[in-house]
Order: sequence, then structure tokens, then C-alpha cells
Amino acid sequence: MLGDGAVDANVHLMVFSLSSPSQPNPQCPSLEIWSYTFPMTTLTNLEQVRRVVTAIPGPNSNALIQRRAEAVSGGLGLTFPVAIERASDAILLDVDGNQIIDMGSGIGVTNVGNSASRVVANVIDQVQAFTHTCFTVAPYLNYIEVCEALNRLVPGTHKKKSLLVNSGAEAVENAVKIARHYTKRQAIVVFEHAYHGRTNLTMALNAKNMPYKEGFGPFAPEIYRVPMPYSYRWIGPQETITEDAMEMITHKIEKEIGAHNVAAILIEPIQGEGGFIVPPKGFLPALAQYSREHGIIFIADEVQSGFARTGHMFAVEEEGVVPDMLVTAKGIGGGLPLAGVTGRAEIMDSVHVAGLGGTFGGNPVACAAALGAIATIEEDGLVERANHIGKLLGDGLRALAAKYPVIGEVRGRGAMQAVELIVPGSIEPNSAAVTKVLKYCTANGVFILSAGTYGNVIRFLPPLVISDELLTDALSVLDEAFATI
Ligand code: PLZ
Repeated sequence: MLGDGAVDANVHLMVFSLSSPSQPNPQCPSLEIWSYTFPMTTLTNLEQVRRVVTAIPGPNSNALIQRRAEAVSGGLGLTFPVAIERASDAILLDVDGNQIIDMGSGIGVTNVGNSASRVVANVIDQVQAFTHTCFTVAPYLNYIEVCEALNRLVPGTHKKKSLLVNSGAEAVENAVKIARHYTKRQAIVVFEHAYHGRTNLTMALNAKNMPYKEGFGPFAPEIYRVPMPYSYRWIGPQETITEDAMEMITHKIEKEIGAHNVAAILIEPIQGEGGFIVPPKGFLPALAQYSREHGIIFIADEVQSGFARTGHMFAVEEEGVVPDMLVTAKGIGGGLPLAGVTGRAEIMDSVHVAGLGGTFGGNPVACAAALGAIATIEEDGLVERANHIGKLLGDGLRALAAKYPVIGEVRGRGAMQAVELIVPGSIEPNSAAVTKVLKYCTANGVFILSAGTYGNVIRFLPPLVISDELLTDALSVLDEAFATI
């Protein structure tokens, strides 16, 4: 059963001890080695219930946050001022003993649950085997296996090849590099409300200035931004939103850039940081079609929407869109840092040998974790589970929207759902209400995230193994939170 924390794998631990030998150690006679086995349940499993035992944040969290302020760069944000000690499935245990419902999955990363059993077991095995060679120095099997899995899972029947790197931003950068190299063109088209990372190139690809770009320029050239059909805030008629947006985009491309100069159109199939903006039906297929007609590489950034999150393995599948390149990160590694670029073989092979690389990209421990995460998604039916969560969570949020006029819109797909908060009677963004809801949820043991260009969106990205009971409990805390504003 999903979400009940059942783990059947066992962990073998080598324990170094100075007494009670089971085997003498020839290297060092005074150091004896014990080898024994105990069930992983004792290491990772937490009862899947919310339990508030102190104020949240509690005293130990507060002390740790103070220590953080002394040691860690003040340039890092802090969404949830609660320090975590352990986590399993959809429960986070904080340093004060509170059990918190995880409705964020570390920003859409632990889709398979916190410390998922197959991920943990694979990582332990791999760490004991070897931790690093640098894949471009000396290759190893699990990197190739992850690429094979990506080539199989990414939509399209054409021959595909993949590349592994460390982060979403690095993957996006590589996709852009490869698209430019293949097309011998320079312009990259991106969208309003887009988010693609924090490196220099990806900052330029992001729409929002604060906090991502402010003071960090100069930014990379040849990036062109076009309108996003954000239906809730679209000023034109809803009936023709797809056609009207396509008209504005193609006009901009043809008049301001020249379609023949465009290397790639880069888009998140559902925008993440921008506020879970779901494009209107027909928009992504129209964009993909336009790209095809003009020799433009269509790149889907599925860093946040990928790996079963939306009730498909990848969000583009909803409308049968086949991108030329697809970027993955977050959920691929089940909690370890890994990212990928998967694309048409002729595009991925167009780069000269050694034109791509990096010291850590596709680290064997991260690849082992990814194989565990992919097996969990496929064997435990997490794509279907995301659809089930979408129904339960979506219905719950729509019931709240009917009750609280501060909720302007409920939107999303599968286990990627959000509410946009407004000043009742208008569509004016209400970020103050988001702050209040987040504060109440934190104090009551539910972890949620905000998002949105205007900071007025609450997003829900629960681990896909969350139980119905925990989801219902989180919704009831959310109901109480809305009642306080
Ligand atoms: N593309 C669609 O959502 C990362 C950002 C967290 P990295 N989103 C979370 C933060 O505050 O930095 C993201 C994304 C999409 C690319 C990225 C970038 O992925 O792994 O954070 O580099």
C-alpha cells in the first residue's frame, strides 16, 4: 500500500568497534569489524500522521535558525523556518519532535516520497561500491541506464539520446547550448512568468526581476520574451486566447527577431515558479507546430512538471506534444542532485566530442538514486496516484474557493495544484493573504510553498505517496488557515 511507510529492504551496516569482535581486522588488530543487518524501517520510517508537540518553529529550530544566520550567506531565502531532522514518505520530523505534513516535496523533488526505500537502498549500495570517477574520464553503467530510461520515457518514437548534469539550471543551459550549436542560430524565445534557474544564462531566461535578477547583470544576450497566455490575467477574450497568444508570439518572432534566427523556443509546459500557470488547450501543440515549420528547436523545461507530477510522466503528454528536447531535474533523483537533457539523437550528437561535460554530472550515487526513483514511479503506479491526488486535492481546493472569496482561482494538473489569492471583488494580487496562510499552516504542522510573479499563489506539490488521510488533514488545516484571514 502506498504511503504507509512499509519498507522491505534491509540495510547492511559495517560497524567499526574496539571490542566484541566478530572478525579480526588484519589491517589494524585493535580495530575490529562488525557486520550486521537490521531493517531499514528502524532508520527511516515515521508514522504517517501530523503531530504538533511544540510551537512551530520550536526552540531547537529557532536556535538552529540563529546559528544559520551567523554562518550562512544572507543572500539565501528561507521559506519555512523549521529545521528538519528526518523525513519519510510525506512526513517531515523537525528538530523539536513535530511531525509535519510535506505538501512541497522540497519544491517538487521527492515525488517518490522522502527517503523512498528503493532510493535509499540503491544509494547505500552505490556509496559502498564507488562514489565518483567523472563519467567523461571513466564511464560506469548506471549513468547509461538513466539515459536509457530517459530515452524510453520522454515522449516521441524517434531515436533519442541524453546527457546528465547536476541541476535544473545546468540542464537548461546545456539544452540551449546544444540547440544553438545544432541550428547555428542564436536567438532563444522565452515567456512571461518563466523560470529556468539562477546561473547567468538562466537568469536572463527568467521573467521576474526580484529576487532572481536584481543587481546581478549584465545578462546574456539574444534572449527574447513573448507573452504567456495566463488565462486568469489575460485581458483579451478567453474564447480565442490560444489563437490571440499565437498571433502575438509569431508576430514578435517574425517582426522583431526573424524566425530563421531563432534557435529554440523554451517553455515550461506548466509554469512553476511563475504561479502554476497552465496554458490553454491547444497552445503547446500550436507552438510545437510553429517550431517545426520554422526549424526551431522546441524545448520543454519539465524540471518542475516532470516525473509523474502532473498525472503523466511528463506534462507535455497531456496534449500529445513531442518536444525536440526535454529538460529534467528535481524528481529524477528522488532527492539527490541530478538533471538531464534528452533530445532527438541527431541534435544531441551534433556537438563535437568533449563539447559537453562537467566533473560531477551524472554522479554514480545520484544515478543510483534516479534508478530507484524511476522504478518506484513505474512499479508503484505513481502516475495514476498523481491523478488521484489531483482529484482529491483539486476538489478540496475548489470547496475552499467556494467558501473563501480570497481564492480567485484554483488551477493545476495532477499533484501540481495551486490557488491564486486576490483582494475579494477584484483580481488584485493578495500576497499578504498568502503570508498569513503560510504562517498558520507552519504553526500547525503543514508545509506549503508560495509562488507567482506577484507572490500571491499557494502551490501544492505533495509527495505522490501521500496517503488520502494526510491529504485530507492538510486540507482541513488549510480551511482553518483561510478562516483566520
Ligand atoms: N526550471 C521549471 O522550476 C527550479 C527554484 C528554487 P535548479 N525551481 C525551483 C530556487 O529558489 O532556486 C527550476 C524550475 C524550472 C529550472 C529550474 C532550475 O532548477 O535545479 O534549481 O537549478
